[in-house]
Amino acid sequence: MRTYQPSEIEPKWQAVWQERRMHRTDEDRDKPKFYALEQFPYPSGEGLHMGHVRVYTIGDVIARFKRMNGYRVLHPMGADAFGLPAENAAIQRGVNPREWTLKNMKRIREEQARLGVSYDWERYVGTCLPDYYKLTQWLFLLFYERGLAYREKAAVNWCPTCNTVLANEQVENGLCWRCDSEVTKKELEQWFLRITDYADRLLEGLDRLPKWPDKVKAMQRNWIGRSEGAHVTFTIPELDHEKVTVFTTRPDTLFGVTYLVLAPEHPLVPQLIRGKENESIIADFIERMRKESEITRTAADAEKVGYFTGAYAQHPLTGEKVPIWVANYVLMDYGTGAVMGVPAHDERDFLFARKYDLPIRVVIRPEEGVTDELTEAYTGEGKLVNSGDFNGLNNREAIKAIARHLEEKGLGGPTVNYRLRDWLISRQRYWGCPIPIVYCDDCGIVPVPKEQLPVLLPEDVVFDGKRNPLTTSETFVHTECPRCGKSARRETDTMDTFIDSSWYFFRYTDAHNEDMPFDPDKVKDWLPVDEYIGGIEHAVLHLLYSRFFTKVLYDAGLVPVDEPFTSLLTQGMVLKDGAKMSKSKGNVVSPMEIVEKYGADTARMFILFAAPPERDLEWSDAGVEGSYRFLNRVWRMVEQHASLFEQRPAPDTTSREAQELNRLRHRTVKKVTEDVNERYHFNTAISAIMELVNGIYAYPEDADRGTLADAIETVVLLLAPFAPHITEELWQRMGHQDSVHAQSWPTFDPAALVQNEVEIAVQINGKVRDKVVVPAEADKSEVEALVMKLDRVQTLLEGKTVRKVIVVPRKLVNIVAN
Ligand code: ANZ
Ligand code: ZN
Repeated sequence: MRTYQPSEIEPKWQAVWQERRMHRTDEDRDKPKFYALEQFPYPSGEGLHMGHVRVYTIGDVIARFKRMNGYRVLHPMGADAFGLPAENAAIQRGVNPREWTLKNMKRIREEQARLGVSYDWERYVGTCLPDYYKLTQWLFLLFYERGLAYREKAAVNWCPTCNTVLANEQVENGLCWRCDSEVTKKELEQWFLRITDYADRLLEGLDRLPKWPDKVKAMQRNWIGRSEGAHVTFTIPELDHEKVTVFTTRPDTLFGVTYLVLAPEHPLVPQLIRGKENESIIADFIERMRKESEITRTAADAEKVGYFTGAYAQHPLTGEKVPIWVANYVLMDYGTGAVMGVPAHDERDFLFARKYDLPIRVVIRPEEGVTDELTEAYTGEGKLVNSGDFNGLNNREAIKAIARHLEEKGLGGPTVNYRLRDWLISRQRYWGCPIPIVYCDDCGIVPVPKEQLPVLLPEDVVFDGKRNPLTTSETFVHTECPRCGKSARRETDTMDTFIDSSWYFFRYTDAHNEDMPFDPDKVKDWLPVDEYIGGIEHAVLHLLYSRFFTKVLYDAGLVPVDEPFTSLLTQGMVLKDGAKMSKSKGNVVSPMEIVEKYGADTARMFILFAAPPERDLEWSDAGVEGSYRFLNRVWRMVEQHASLFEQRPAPDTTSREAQELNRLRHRTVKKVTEDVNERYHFNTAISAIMELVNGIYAYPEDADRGTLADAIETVVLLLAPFAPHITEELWQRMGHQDSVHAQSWPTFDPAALVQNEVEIAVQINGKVRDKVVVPAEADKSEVEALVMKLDRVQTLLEGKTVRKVIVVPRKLVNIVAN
């Protein structure tokens, strides 16, 4: 008998699969399609970690399962290969980012292959390769043509460590998402994508994604932050009746306004303070605020600081004089950058008014309670008071009534505000996709014509960590204007790498197209992605950006869907000793070491068995050993009975044992099929297979061999998506020429599931005294009659009176007697 040696059979089968091009995408259009996608990795220098192994394994089980169920499956892989670490490696080690990245890409690809994942490598996509980024540039130009890419000077998030700007989505609690440095603000001319044009559609689309986790949808909704309210226009008499508009969600409180607050950066502030007492103090304050991030400024515990500008506005409805202040808690890039202060009904305004001794005027009163002497803001519902013609109205109605009234009078009106900002995509770094734009003194901003793409990354650059390396390349910066031919200057910003990953899932459908990002017909054939597997950390980054890209391409008529991912599976973390595996915690288990020691099949089995996909998974050496033992058990099971498959006997299920094993086999097929399909409960599916294996080991030597052979074969087929190598080897051992992965998924016969007989326990006064086999469908009285006739029962009951007989169908009978 041969022993199980994964280190031999796994590389062997991987080579065979590769040679037979087994995982090439099936193009048979008679079959239903299934697009299974795992987020592609960033090719860091460390190779794969367990989190990767988990994602790929989950995706691979789904892909293999679907293939065996008659689908043509697209299951591709690539590398998200632009980005800062490559450039930092270049600075630290003096290696070229390209070489560093290509080397890592190769390594990651080898490790992925070593896991036995069934990718169609012929569709491999690397975002840093010129044939790919040429088309990223093509798409940028499409956005530009459609008015969705624009350049603007703005106060942007700046990471002083990474030496580059960040999108809002890349600032987490005021810190850089990559390096955790405190983010500051900087004024720069930058490129933006107009994602805010799509805010409503990005919200609406979420309602059509029932197979996305609620948590991710909630995060996106919150990020988009739609807020209904009103604009209210105040005038400033001393500035020649200049207008200042505020955004409020509470127009019902308009009569309670006792001051206005502008963001320090508000463009009217310099005019308002000119020649006033506080001019120089406020000027300093503005400078300080410009550099401080929003998070620091608006943190709940941050002290509210403000100054009176010395100027007044006029209330739109009462005509009253309202002092104008500037304060840190009002942000320039939310709403209009100006707020009406209603201290009686807004907590922040209340604190501010208390601190600076501004009047507090109640305009909403609940049915009872709350006098005019407030100790905190009253933010609840109620009736309007001190509000002119609106007195007595319920405040819910007043919100609408006052907004409408303002609109009629041309003083504002209902509006919707979003938290979402346009996507800042400029990065002052080398290792990214160059923005295909040229600046000409005569022609201004000139897009590079599509025929001239790609704008290649130059080689003659200096990496000193002090400036954008692209600015050091003479050959790159100096160019000709594509329009007039005069000498011109190339844009040196590169694109945020999240652009590269916003369209890669389309590229896989047509990975070698040189002229276009993809052929729309091919996208039409494969999209949407039926199952997308990846981490929740991308909830408001990649997953939002990809939806945005898809909607733009939909509007351009290039793709037939406006939502790219029908179903989203966010896998849990891999923990060790209760903490996330990470280098800094020193608790990392190296996937390749596990693969070397136990084989990829064991690693896959353990990961799938230890927890359902969405849950966190606790690494356990004992668990890995357990999976390894199980595979050995399966191996021995086939080895022991290998001769059965030389001349396969026809099954005969007349005996009770054969009937039982047959029933167990059908039940297992049903259970595994249901668990894997849609629900992805791989752990319980594997448990069911284990039970079938136990049933096979317990099967008597002299019972029917044909039934046994069927059961063994079923184990191998059911296990194939989970442990692809061992099953392939055993399948061959069972005498087959073709691949186990090309077989149809086993089916079950509902009739065979019906249990004809069951064994039940017989208790007397709660103690088990005997066991008996009864017809499964027997009713309570029939079971009772059978039990009472048993010799052992009759002996034990001698001289006693039966008081009660309790029958639990299919389980037990308890006789109460004394
Ligand atoms: C007056 C008022 C009275 C307000 C009241 C609230 C309660 P959301 O829901 O987040 O959209 N606000 C508007 N623009 C701001 C800015 N740039 N910086 C800081 N705060 C700003 O919040 C909208 C509310 O936040 C607005 O409604 C405004 O305060 C404030 F009893 O206006 B409210
Ligand atoms: Zn020109």
